[in-house]
Amino acid sequence: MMNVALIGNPNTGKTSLFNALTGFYEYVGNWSGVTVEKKVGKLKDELGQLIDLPGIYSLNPLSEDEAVVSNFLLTEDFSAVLNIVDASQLERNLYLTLQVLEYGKPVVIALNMFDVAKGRGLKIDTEKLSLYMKTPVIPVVARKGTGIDQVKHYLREINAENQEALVIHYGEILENAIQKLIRQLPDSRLPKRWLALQFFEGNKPVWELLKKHVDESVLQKIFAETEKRIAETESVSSLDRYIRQIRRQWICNVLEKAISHSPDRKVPLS
Ligand code: GDP
Ligand code: MG
Ligand code: K
Repeated sequence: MMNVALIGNPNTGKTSLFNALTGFYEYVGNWSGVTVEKKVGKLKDELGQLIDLPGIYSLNPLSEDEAVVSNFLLTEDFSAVLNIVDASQLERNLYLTLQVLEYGKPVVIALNMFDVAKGRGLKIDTEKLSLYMKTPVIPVVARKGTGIDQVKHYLREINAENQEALVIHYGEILENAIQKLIRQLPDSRLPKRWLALQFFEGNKPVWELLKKHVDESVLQKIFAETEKRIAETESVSSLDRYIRQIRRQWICNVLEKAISHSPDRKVPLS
């Protein structure tokens, strides 16, 4: 039986998709230690469980809600991620998608609000998106139930063994620092490159975890040295900003290839 985590930005149709995929709430409660609602439902067709996580823009937690998702990825046993994305706000939404793809669990992307995107004159080549993201991308209108069968189809096809994390190159300085940190990390089921990237992004739950295995002064030294070198060579004041910049460039490149506008309508992507 699969445990699928539903992850996406706020107001992307998460509840609509959750309801379309599950018959009923098996469990409704709170995530431990916080007042954030936890909902678990049984996926139809005996596929397993769907876990509804709070809507967030980034894994790097600023709020209680965002920390829930990072803590989930660090501590819970799950088989796959169903990433819901607002097709009419791809540039913004794909930021979280990248962070999830870097984790390396199987991901199915539900491109929701496809009707809205179409209405705005956006032509989205989902096959191209799928090619760059290296994972299935399915047009969905959750409110109407369009695309739900295909989402279920791809969830059924998930093969945990064949999943590789998406690797974006972050430039020599950061790549060397990632390798340096990885060498300090003990083996566990958690993906080391993802841990390192989240560490350099300043993800607090990740810092807390790493502090249990690596001396805090060592962590702080690696972080400070890397940030200093990036500031010197890249004219970006923080590592967090630097990482954001690289991811945004990657997203823009992909969207340039996968999206076109109807000739009569010019609407910004985000
Ligand atoms: P959540 O905040 O992410 O849980 O999103 P909801 O499921 O509550 O949906 C937010 C709003 O978007 C609601 O009014 C839904 O009816 C609407 N909605 C959800 N999916 C779609 C869709 O695919 N197309 C359109 N046009 N509206 C949708
Ligand atoms: Mg909701
Ligand atoms: K919610």
